[in-house]
Amino acid sequence: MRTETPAPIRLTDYRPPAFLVDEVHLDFDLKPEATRVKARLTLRRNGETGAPLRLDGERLKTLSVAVDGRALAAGEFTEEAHSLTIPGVPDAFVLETEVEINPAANKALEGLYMSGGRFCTQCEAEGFRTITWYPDRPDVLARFTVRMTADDSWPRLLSNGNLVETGRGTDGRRYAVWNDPFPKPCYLFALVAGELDELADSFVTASGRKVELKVFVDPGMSARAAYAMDALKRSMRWDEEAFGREYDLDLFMIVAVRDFNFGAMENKGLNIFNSSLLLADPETATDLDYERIESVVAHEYFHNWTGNRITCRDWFQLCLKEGLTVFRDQAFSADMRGEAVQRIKDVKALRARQFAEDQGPLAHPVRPSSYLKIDNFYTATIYEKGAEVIRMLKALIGAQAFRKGMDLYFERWDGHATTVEAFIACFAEVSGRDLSAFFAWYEQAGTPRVRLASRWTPETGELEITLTQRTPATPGQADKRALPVPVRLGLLDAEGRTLAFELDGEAADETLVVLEGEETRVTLTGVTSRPVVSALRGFSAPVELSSDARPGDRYVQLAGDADLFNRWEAGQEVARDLILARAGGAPDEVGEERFAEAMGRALNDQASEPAFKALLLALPTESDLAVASPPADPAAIHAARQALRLRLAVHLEDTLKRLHLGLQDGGEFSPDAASAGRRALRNAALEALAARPGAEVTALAEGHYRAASNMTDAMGGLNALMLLGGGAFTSALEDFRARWKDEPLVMDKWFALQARDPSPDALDKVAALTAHPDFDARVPNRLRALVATFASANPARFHAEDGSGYRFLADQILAVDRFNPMTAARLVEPLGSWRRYRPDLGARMKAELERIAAAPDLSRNVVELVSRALE
Ligand code: 0A1
Ligand code: ZN
Repeated sequence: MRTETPAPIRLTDYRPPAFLVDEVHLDFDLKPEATRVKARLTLRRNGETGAPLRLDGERLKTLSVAVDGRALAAGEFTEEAHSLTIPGVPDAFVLETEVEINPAANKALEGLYMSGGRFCTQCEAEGFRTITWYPDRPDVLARFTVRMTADDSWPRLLSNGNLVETGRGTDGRRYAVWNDPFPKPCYLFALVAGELDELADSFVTASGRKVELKVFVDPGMSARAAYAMDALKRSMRWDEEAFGREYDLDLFMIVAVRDFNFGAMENKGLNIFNSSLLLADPETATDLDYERIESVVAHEYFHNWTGNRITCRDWFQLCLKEGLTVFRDQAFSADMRGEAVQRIKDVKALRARQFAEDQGPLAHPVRPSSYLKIDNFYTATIYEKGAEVIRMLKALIGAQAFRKGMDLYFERWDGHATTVEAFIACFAEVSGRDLSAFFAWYEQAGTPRVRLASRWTPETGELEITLTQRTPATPGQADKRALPVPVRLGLLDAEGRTLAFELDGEAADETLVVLEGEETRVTLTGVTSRPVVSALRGFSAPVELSSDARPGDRYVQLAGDADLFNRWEAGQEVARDLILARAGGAPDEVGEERFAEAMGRALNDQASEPAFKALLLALPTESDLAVASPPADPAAIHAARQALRLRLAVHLEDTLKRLHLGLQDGGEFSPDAASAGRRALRNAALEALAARPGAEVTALAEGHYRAASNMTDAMGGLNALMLLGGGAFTSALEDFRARWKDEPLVMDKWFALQARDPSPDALDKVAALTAHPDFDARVPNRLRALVATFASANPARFHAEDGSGYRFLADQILAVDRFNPMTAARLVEPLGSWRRYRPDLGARMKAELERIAAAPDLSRNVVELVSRALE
């Protein structure tokens, strides 16, 4: 490999900061190509005397440095590529620096950059150091005052906290001064300047304070911010009710920007959002967009307490804010949209992303112990598994103790930067439990494999359940400990009805068994008929469960499990086994018919909601199936899944057509969960019918597309036409583009749909689309829509036998790494899993990783991921 692997940063190397900052005054003279930043820091020594002051900085043109008002000569400080060191400073002093930066040239979208002609910032994790010299670490909390000056092209001047003053300077340019009274780490600093429309509203907190709410968007777009505003108000109320947390400033602002590497950012009082997660109206946004907007608005808002008021001591503690905040946004979404459906969606995402991560070269614990580039650690493990760990904690100690522990955490750590240990200690304290074994969930990577065996004795009515566990080795962690695993379980009789039992003399319908150590055994009594065990209800732990259930048991669960998660899970497992059997050359035709029968009954069940049925009808994705069958053969999986889809289309034709016709929505569009659920089922029925091409279904899909009065249905129609292929699809695509060519967010959907097209010439088309006038790799949304969607959601074509899909992705990574390392690095994952594929494919994937590794001048971001994938 040409690029030397840089030395990692380790958790054990943590040392408290040598200097603290009490006050920061920033003065921005905003010009796209040459912004001047003056910084005045009030610093104070923290510990050991005599240490020099060392500040972080990158790509800064230093103009001056002064200590206590005295300008330093060149020899009095040392400037290196990433640091500025000043020896012999007093114990308390004021440092003034002035630098020049070039936001217009910043295509990495980190620090201060331009998006759509506006200035905006992204400082998490280490972007602040590209704005000014500073101790850029989360445990330095300071009060910020920000002044900015700009020409009239940038009329709105926004930063964190409260607006103190606005006006025009002697030169006639506008200025604004903002002050944030809450000490914060610099990663929460934000600045936005430009022409923006605002949608304004207000919220009265539980204690009666009025908070101004403002959402800023591109001129003319404020109507599209209405749903985000509504979601914000519901989030604010929910956090008061569920966690007793009130908002603290008098103003809360959100800004939407088009160019953004991630989803959104929780800057204090001034959240910045990727516009794809903020703007919505029925014509341009799908129900999935609405759902994600609701959850991300909540997520960023909830960070105000979990992340901002209480922040992380160092970046190893990232899950302290992210896992906890995902846990909170998932609970919010469950309250808004229904618990079971939300849980199924969350678990699907967890398995698709986090379980896959655990099986690959990048497997890492929820709290990692080393990294090269922290940007690479905004992972499903930190976020989603981090949330699962908290969910288990709540299950183990109970809802009441959990809430008490949270209260204690907020009380004890408000205004501080802290650790995961300190967080868990709060729950140990209030519950009186020893949580030291539980802590291993944070330190150990990998998905535990849990096995359940049961033995029922008809004569005594006893059911003995034995749970065992084993966690496979992950890179760098060969030996695994046993973890406490909460397993919620209940019993069903042969008809799928709940079967009551007794545990320790108490009657119960359901219980929580905690698997501790390698093996745990419990005996349920009073079990009067042969039971079907419904285990890991609600997916009570992030593990892979296998059991000695008989083949028919899953059908019993699919028909009637009182736990809807397990009812859905049973269907998925049957489908998975059938597809993998066929992919392995041993199709079970009888089983497939039986499954189609059972699916038909479930779809006709009047008692269950449409949203649930839509989830039931969706077969496991090709990626899920690949994870479940290493070494995976994507072509065989694709063909076998198609075969099962075809069988369902034939067998369920009448039911599917009836659903499609019956769920037609005549009235006003509403984004609420029940209406979205009906649309989801109707579109799922159409997709299922599209498994059997023919003139009739093509006409149905065309009619669906043309009659659509909202984007969910338009995309549903287009998706079915894409699966059917042919001229109808081509003309619908044309029609769609003609209609939406001036709407970037909608055009992202147009690109993404074509990237998912499984037809044989898809890669040629995708490659041709990179030269389309509407394609721009510098816009992360567009790049992800085309390239990331192709690599992650079109396995049949990405894994083309000749390696052309891999080559295409590697070329894109190399090109994007030149200007946006963070986004380039996020494209590496689909190649990184090469060990899980058929050896000949794996070898081709590996060869592309090696080609990337050999390229000159790679970013640290890409070096870290590629070299770990090749280790
Ligand atoms: N903290 C944000 C996610 C985020 C992380 C890094 C970013 O840029 C490098 C941007 C956003 C969240 O959890 O929403
Ligand atoms: Zn977050």
